[in-house]
Amino acid sequence: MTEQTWARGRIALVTGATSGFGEAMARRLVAGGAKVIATGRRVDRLQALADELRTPDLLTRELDVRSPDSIDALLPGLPAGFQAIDVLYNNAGLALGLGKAHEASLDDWTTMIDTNVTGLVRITRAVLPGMVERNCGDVINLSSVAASYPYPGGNVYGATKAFVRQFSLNLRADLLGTKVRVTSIEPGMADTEFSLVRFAGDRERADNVYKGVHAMSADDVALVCESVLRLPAHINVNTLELMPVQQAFSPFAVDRGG
Ligand code: NDP
Ligand code: 8X3
Repeated sequence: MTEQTWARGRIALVTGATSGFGEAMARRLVAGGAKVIATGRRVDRLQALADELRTPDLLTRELDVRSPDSIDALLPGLPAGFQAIDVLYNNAGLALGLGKAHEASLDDWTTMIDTNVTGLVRITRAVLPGMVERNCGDVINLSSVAASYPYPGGNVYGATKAFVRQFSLNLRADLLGTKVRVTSIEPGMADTEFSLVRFAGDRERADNVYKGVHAMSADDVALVCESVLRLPAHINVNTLELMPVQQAFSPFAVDRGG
């Protein structure tokens, strides 16, 4: 397979394609020959991507994964050549705040749950029957290292990503006997708009997260996802955790205050 053809014949739905991992993956899929439905709320970003790539293989659609109506309207509104989705890149998501649980905003918590959990589940439920019917497909779910490693202020964000990980594994349990693959991708620190969103647009605070660190880029993560998709059809990567070399684990915190 050449670089231009690895994804030829595939139809991919990418959520959160206006930035970060989703945009990088949409670019890789188009470059690999797939037809791509790039979605997100910021339609100006989607238009900019379409204007830049200028290919009939890229279709853009406004999609808010927190809105059931938005999700319900998506699939029936697709043109014939884009309906048989066989790659679902379930990536739209966010962290909001880094406050302690007893001080955090309940609105932020529900927004994260609505987006990272309920939105992902709704999209999956909409797309999966077609994959099973056609007996082919890849679901790539964006979880996080935060699914497995708790950290202060990670409270609901980490819990949503633990859901994504476990949901992915449970999907595989249900899909045994089909050729539909499911992978939970679990990245650590990657320099995208993630921290800018987490810190409500505070650019300095967001930049400080990545200061002095060779963090992963959005395209690094997309490269790993492309590698998963390119594996022979009989291999399912259940979970895949990745970090920059300059990130690792800490000992347990201990309160020695008596
Ligand atoms: P970005 O903030 O750069 O991108 C997030 C994307 O999600 C945007 O395209 C945004 O689009 C979309 N999105 C957010 N809310 C909604 C919504 N309600 N409906 C539709 N789309 C939405 O962050 P990343 O690329 O870094 O994050 C992508 C995923 O990877 C997230 O799930 C994140 O939790 C996860 N992740 C990120 C890591 C990191 O360090 N960067 C590490 C591990 C996991 P728009 O606003 O236009 O709707
Ligand atoms: C994003 C990575 O460590 O900021 O999921 O939670 S982390």
